[in-house]
Amino acid sequence: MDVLLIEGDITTQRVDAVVNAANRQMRGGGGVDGAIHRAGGPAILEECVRRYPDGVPTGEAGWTTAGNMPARWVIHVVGPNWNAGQRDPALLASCYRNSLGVADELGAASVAFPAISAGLFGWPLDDAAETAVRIVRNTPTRVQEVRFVLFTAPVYAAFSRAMSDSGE
Ligand code: AR6
Repeated sequence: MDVLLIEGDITTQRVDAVVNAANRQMRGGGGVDGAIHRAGGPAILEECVRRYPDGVPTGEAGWTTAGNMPARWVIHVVGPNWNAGQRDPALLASCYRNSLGVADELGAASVAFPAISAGLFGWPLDDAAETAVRIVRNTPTRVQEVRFVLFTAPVYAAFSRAMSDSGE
């Protein structure tokens, strides 16, 4: 698997699937969730409501169309909310593992991830980056390319350090 780091906006990525850092309700929100729903258009929310009437538990993932974005699918995953006391590292690891599992079900060869839980949910940045890189590298999958698409320079820098520390 190729693992790439990009500083930029996940909504413009030409990949099979973009991962959304959603919440349990799966009805949109702020941060990257808001950006994905705006860029993809109302088809994403319609499909979230239809497929996930009760939302999705923390650590688990679902999927919808990517609507008007260049990607084919959005994989919606619910990160743990550090600020609300959800601090079990296994939950954040599950987000990456379960997203790759959904990507395999869909047959997605390329997947773009944001820094799950590292924004409004408040997960400490270096740990979020280290977990993301380690779990993606160690999860068996047919996905051939993972792009971490990092929105700001500090987040990009944290992922760069995590990649170096993991031997890249
Ligand atoms: N492309 C890539 N990354 C982005 C973009 C973008 N367009 N916009 C923001 N980010 P967050 P969370 C980065 O808060 O911490 C929402 O309200 C951002 O800079 O989006 O998992 C949901 O509905 C940060 O590094 O997700 C949930 O309620 C990273 O994406 C809650 O926030 C994640 O920040 C989820 O919080």
